[in-house]
Amino acid sequence: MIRFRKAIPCLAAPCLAATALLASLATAAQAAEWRGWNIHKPGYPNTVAMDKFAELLDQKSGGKITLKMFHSGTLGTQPDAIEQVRIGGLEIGNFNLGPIGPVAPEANVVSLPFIFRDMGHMHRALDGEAGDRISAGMAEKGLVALAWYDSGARSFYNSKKPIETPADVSGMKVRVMNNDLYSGMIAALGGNPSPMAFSEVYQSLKTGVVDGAENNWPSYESTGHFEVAGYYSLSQHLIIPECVCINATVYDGLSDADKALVKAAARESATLQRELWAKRAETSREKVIQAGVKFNDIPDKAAFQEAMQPVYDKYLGDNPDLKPLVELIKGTK
Ligand code: BDP
Repeated sequence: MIRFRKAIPCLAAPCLAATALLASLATAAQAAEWRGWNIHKPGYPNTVAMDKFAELLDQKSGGKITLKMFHSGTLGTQPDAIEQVRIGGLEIGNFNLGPIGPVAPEANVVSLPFIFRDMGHMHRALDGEAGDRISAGMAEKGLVALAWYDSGARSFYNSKKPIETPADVSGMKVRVMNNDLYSGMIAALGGNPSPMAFSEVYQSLKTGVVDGAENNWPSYESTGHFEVAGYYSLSQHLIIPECVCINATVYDGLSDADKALVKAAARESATLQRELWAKRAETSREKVIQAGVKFNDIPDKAAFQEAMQPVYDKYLGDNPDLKPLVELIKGTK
């Protein structure tokens, strides 16, 4: 028979000190050191806001949760980083919902061209039931959305000519983010879609590998794309939100109090991001126009919207169960 020794009470000073040391080591081992991915450069609204998120996490958790941010896409392309956060190679990412779409069909709903009428409509949809369904779809795929960031409206730009009607896109080679919906969108306008990593677009525009691309004012400006593609046409065909996302297993492993703290920090950073975004959208627009960009409005977008029917048909054909979500968003006032 095995006999256990009785536990000896720890009363002597050296023993107490050792116990305290062990306890502090255990806390250090529990202290989470997260790594975060962001594609944007220093000074960009998302970069500033993600740094704020890191600062708030540290502050609110009393140093128990720290986040080291890696900006400028130094940890790889966005599709790769999304995969890393899903499988736990990284804990945190600021992702555009565009490249999340191929992973989570619910999230892809925001990539249907013209689904949102304007930024206000997008905010109301995301803050309501539609946002809950999108989050649930993402969580099932390993990504918990802690907060939503703004990313404005994406419009076409190119090195050839102003785009006024769908016929102007016809025959153009246009870079898109990795998502079949965007390739379908360009094909529906008669153009040639070219899915490509964000970091490769400048050189591709410069050397003529592609004629154009599409993005919001701040990204058009911060990447220098305006220097090599000087026509910006206000199609505003996509209003895609972004998330501060965390690996689902890491999030599920937190106590309720820590979950609340992490969400609060992310939401506070989102308030800052949205303020900075609104300002940056203005200053970026002014900067590129001053630099000589030829900008045209497209007041009547009906022809572009009608041309998108095949994109909706394909999405709903592949995901018939998501029709109510599309209708929920369209019906959101
Ligand atoms: C920017 C998004 C970024 C995308 C980029 C792109 O903020 O996440 O990677 O567009 O076009 O607006 O790839």
